[in-house]
Amino acid sequence: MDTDTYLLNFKGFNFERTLVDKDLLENLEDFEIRDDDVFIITYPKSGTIWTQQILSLIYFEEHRKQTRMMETIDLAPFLEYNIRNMDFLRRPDPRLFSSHLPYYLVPNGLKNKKAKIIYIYRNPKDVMTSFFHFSNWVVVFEASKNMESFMQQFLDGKVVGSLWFDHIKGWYEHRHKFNILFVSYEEMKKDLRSVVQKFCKFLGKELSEDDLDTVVKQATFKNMKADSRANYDDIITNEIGKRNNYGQFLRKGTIGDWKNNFTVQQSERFDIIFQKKMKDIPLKFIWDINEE
Ligand code: PPS
Repeated sequence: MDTDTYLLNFKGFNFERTLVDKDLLENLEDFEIRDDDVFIITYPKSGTIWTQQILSLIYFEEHRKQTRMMETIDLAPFLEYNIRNMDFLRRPDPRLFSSHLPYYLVPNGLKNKKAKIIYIYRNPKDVMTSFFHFSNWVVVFEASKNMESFMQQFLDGKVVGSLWFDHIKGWYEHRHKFNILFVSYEEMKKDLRSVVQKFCKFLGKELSEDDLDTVVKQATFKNMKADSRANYDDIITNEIGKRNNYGQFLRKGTIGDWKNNFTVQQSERFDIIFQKKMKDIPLKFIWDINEE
């Protein structure tokens, strides 16, 4: 099968073909936004399901106390992907959403600073590593023979989410139109408590110290892996489908796994492209767990 079998290109952006509904995409720009809506926006493999868990824990007491067993995909569903049938209009406020959309395809109502957006970004060598393993695991993504061929695909933007550079640059350069907070996966990894506090401040939510501790505890990699509400095991089995039993949504959850997957030459090639494309973007990137 070729790339087009897996990807649906809509207005220049690649979607996963089987999980998306073209009619819904056609109508996205008119989707009505409410003031209280909160969007988690990411390029794939940058920390989406982690942030779904964190916001679900911040917003829903039943989730924090584990008295309601709703999955995070239902608490912060994807706007553009039909993974679960969500009746968005009937959901009570505040509504949480997740999305991989580029800035130019989001509902018009989000512009002019209506609602809130948390944009999570991750160093793209780790994004690419995570994406490579994920694509080889799930049936709805195109598998690659090796890292070299995946790297070519990734750098050509022939993947779900299109070109990583376009996604982050588009969002960053148009940030003034949106009420948006940029946070990196690596900041979350290094100091989750501070990031949860930063989220709460941005969202206007107040948590007690005990609740803050609970959020941080339940959002660790180890605890999320064991939490059926947050580990996506059910979604893989019932909605997405896997090729083998070797993968996991929560695969490694580290900073710097690219070093185990890139050759020196691939890394240097990537660095040259990164420096050229990102020279005007002052966002901080962390490539190594020991970096300050
Ligand atoms: S997706 O498919 O786009 O929704 O994937 P996404 O959730 O954006 O990214 C998956 C990667 O996030 C890691 N992850 C975590 N890392 C650290 N701590 C926690 N709690 C956590 N939850 C998810 C997950 O392991 C994937 O990264 P890799 O490098 O593949 O392990």
